[in-house]
Amino acid sequence: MSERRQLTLGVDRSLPISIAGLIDMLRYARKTTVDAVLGLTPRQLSHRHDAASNSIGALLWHIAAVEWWYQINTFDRRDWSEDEQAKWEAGLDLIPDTQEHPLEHYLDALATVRTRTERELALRDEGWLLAVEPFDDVDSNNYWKWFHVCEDEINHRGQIRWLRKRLPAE
Ligand code: NI
Repeated sequence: MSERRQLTLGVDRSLPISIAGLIDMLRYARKTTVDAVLGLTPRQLSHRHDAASNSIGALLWHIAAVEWWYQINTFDRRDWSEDEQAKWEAGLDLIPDTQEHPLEHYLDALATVRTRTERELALRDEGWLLAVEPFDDVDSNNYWKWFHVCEDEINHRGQIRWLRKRLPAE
Protein backbone atom coordinates (compact mmCIF):
# COMPACT_ATOMS: atom_id res chain seq x y z
CA MET A 1 0.00 0.00 0.00
CA SER A 2 1.46 3.34 -0.97
CA GLU A 3 1.60 6.09 1.60
CA ARG A 4 -0.78 8.98 1.07
CA ARG A 5 0.85 12.30 0.22
CA GLN A 6 0.58 14.74 3.09
CA LEU A 7 -0.53 18.27 2.23
CA THR A 8 -0.19 19.68 5.71
CA LEU A 9 1.59 22.55 7.44
CA GLY A 10 3.14 22.85 10.86
CA VAL A 11 2.60 19.33 12.14
CA ASP A 12 6.17 18.77 13.38
CA ARG A 13 5.38 19.10 17.10
CA SER A 14 9.06 19.28 18.06
CA LEU A 15 8.99 22.87 16.76
CA PRO A 16 6.71 25.86 17.39
CA ILE A 17 3.80 25.66 14.93
CA SER A 18 4.81 28.89 13.21
CA ILE A 19 8.41 27.72 12.66
CA ALA A 20 7.31 24.27 11.54
CA GLY A 21 4.73 25.83 9.23
CA LEU A 22 7.24 28.20 7.71
CA ILE A 23 9.65 25.34 7.00
CA ASP A 24 6.81 23.35 5.42
CA MET A 25 5.82 26.32 3.24
CA LEU A 26 9.41 26.78 2.09
CA ARG A 27 9.65 23.06 1.31
CA TYR A 28 6.41 22.93 -0.62
CA ALA A 29 7.30 26.04 -2.64
CA ARG A 30 10.70 24.53 -3.39
CA LYS A 31 9.20 21.26 -4.58
CA THR A 32 7.06 23.15 -7.07
CA THR A 33 10.11 25.09 -8.28
CA VAL A 34 12.20 21.96 -8.75
CA ASP A 35 9.30 20.18 -10.50
CA ALA A 36 9.02 23.15 -12.87
CA VAL A 37 12.61 22.84 -14.10
CA LEU A 38 13.27 19.11 -14.18
CA GLY A 39 14.83 17.94 -17.44
CA LEU A 40 15.90 21.37 -18.68
CA THR A 41 19.17 21.51 -20.61
CA PRO A 42 21.93 24.11 -20.10
CA ARG A 43 20.78 25.79 -23.30
CA GLN A 44 17.16 25.96 -22.21
CA LEU A 45 18.21 27.26 -18.79
CA SER A 46 20.16 30.13 -20.35
CA HIS A 47 17.57 30.98 -23.04
CA ARG A 48 15.97 34.43 -22.85
CA HIS A 49 12.46 34.75 -24.25
CA ASP A 50 13.08 38.41 -25.14
CA ALA A 51 15.30 41.25 -24.05
CA ALA A 52 13.08 42.01 -21.05
CA SER A 53 12.99 38.39 -19.83
CA ASN A 54 15.27 36.59 -17.41
CA SER A 55 16.48 33.14 -18.27
CA ILE A 56 15.12 30.31 -16.15
CA GLY A 57 18.67 29.77 -14.90
CA ALA A 58 18.92 33.38 -13.78
CA LEU A 59 15.62 33.03 -11.93
CA LEU A 60 16.84 29.89 -10.15
CA TRP A 61 20.06 31.63 -9.15
CA HIS A 62 17.99 34.60 -7.92
CA ILE A 63 15.88 32.31 -5.74
CA ALA A 64 19.05 30.93 -4.11
CA ALA A 65 20.55 34.42 -3.76
CA VAL A 66 17.45 35.86 -2.08
CA GLU A 67 17.33 33.02 0.42
CA TRP A 68 21.06 33.39 1.11
CA TRP A 69 20.67 37.16 1.62
CA TYR A 70 17.88 36.71 4.15
CA GLN A 71 20.06 34.19 5.99
CA ILE A 72 22.78 36.72 6.61
CA ASN A 73 20.19 39.40 7.38
CA THR A 74 18.13 37.38 9.86
CA PHE A 75 20.48 34.67 11.21
CA ASP A 76 23.82 36.48 11.09
CA ARG A 77 22.51 40.06 11.33
CA ARG A 78 25.23 41.38 9.09
CA ASP A 79 25.92 42.76 5.64
CA TRP A 80 27.59 40.79 2.89
CA SER A 81 31.36 40.73 2.45
CA GLU A 82 32.98 41.77 -0.81
CA ASP A 83 33.52 38.11 -1.77
CA GLU A 84 29.89 37.33 -1.06
CA GLN A 85 28.77 40.35 -3.02
CA ALA A 86 30.79 39.17 -6.02
CA LYS A 87 29.13 35.76 -5.79
CA TRP A 88 25.53 36.81 -5.21
CA GLU A 89 24.93 40.32 -6.47
CA ALA A 90 24.08 39.31 -10.04
CA GLY A 91 21.60 36.81 -8.63
CA LEU A 92 19.97 39.29 -6.29
CA ASP A 93 19.68 41.93 -8.97
CA LEU A 94 18.74 39.45 -11.70
CA ILE A 95 21.60 40.50 -13.95
CA PRO A 96 21.63 38.10 -16.92
CA ASP A 97 24.28 35.36 -16.86
CA THR A 98 25.69 34.76 -20.32
CA GLN A 99 27.23 31.43 -19.34
CA GLU A 100 25.42 28.13 -19.68
CA HIS A 101 25.24 25.90 -16.64
CA PRO A 102 23.73 22.45 -16.13
CA LEU A 103 20.61 22.17 -14.00
CA GLU A 104 22.66 20.61 -11.17
CA HIS A 105 24.58 23.88 -10.81
CA TYR A 106 21.36 25.60 -9.78
CA LEU A 107 19.80 22.74 -7.84
CA ASP A 108 23.00 22.23 -5.82
CA ALA A 109 23.12 25.92 -4.88
CA LEU A 110 19.44 25.89 -3.90
CA ALA A 111 19.88 22.74 -1.79
CA THR A 112 23.04 23.99 -0.08
CA VAL A 113 21.43 27.28 0.90
CA ARG A 114 18.26 25.51 2.02
CA THR A 115 20.11 23.12 4.30
CA ARG A 116 21.29 26.07 6.37
CA THR A 117 17.86 27.75 6.37
CA GLU A 118 16.16 24.68 7.83
CA ARG A 119 18.90 24.06 10.38
CA GLU A 120 18.83 27.66 11.59
CA LEU A 121 15.05 28.09 11.62
CA ALA A 122 14.71 24.95 13.74
CA LEU A 123 16.87 26.64 16.40
CA ARG A 124 14.61 29.71 16.60
CA ASP A 125 11.49 30.44 18.59
CA GLU A 126 8.44 32.62 18.11
CA GLY A 127 10.03 35.52 19.96
CA TRP A 128 12.70 35.55 17.26
CA LEU A 129 10.06 35.41 14.53
CA LEU A 130 8.01 38.25 15.96
CA ALA A 131 10.61 40.78 17.15
CA VAL A 132 10.09 43.97 15.12
CA GLU A 133 13.12 45.92 13.95
CA PRO A 134 13.85 48.64 11.42
CA PHE A 135 14.42 47.21 7.94
CA ASP A 136 15.53 49.92 5.55
CA ASP A 137 12.76 52.50 5.86
CA VAL A 138 10.10 50.17 7.31
CA ASP A 139 9.69 48.06 10.43
CA SER A 140 9.71 44.32 9.89
CA ASN A 141 10.10 41.02 11.67
CA ASN A 142 11.74 37.73 10.77
CA TYR A 143 8.36 36.08 10.22
CA TRP A 144 7.62 38.51 7.41
CA LYS A 145 11.13 38.18 5.98
CA TRP A 146 10.89 34.40 5.67
CA PHE A 147 7.36 34.62 4.32
CA HIS A 148 8.81 36.98 1.72
CA VAL A 149 11.55 34.48 0.76
CA CYS A 150 8.75 31.98 0.15
CA GLU A 151 6.42 34.26 -1.78
CA ASP A 152 9.25 35.61 -3.91
CA GLU A 153 10.15 32.06 -4.92
CA ILE A 154 6.52 31.26 -5.77
CA ASN A 155 6.31 34.40 -7.88
CA HIS A 156 9.41 33.41 -9.83
CA ARG A 157 8.19 29.83 -10.13
CA GLY A 158 5.20 31.23 -11.99
CA GLN A 159 7.54 33.07 -14.34
CA ILE A 160 9.56 29.87 -14.84
CA ARG A 161 6.46 27.90 -15.85
CA TRP A 162 5.46 30.64 -18.27
CA LEU A 163 8.93 30.73 -19.81
CA ARG A 164 9.24 26.95 -20.02
CA LYS A 165 6.06 26.67 -22.09
CA ARG A 166 7.54 29.13 -24.58
CA LEU A 167 11.03 27.66 -24.98
CA PRO A 168 12.02 27.14 -28.60
CA ALA A 169 12.27 23.55 -29.80
CA GLU A 170 15.74 22.12 -29.07
NI1 NI B 1 12.60 38.11 -6.58
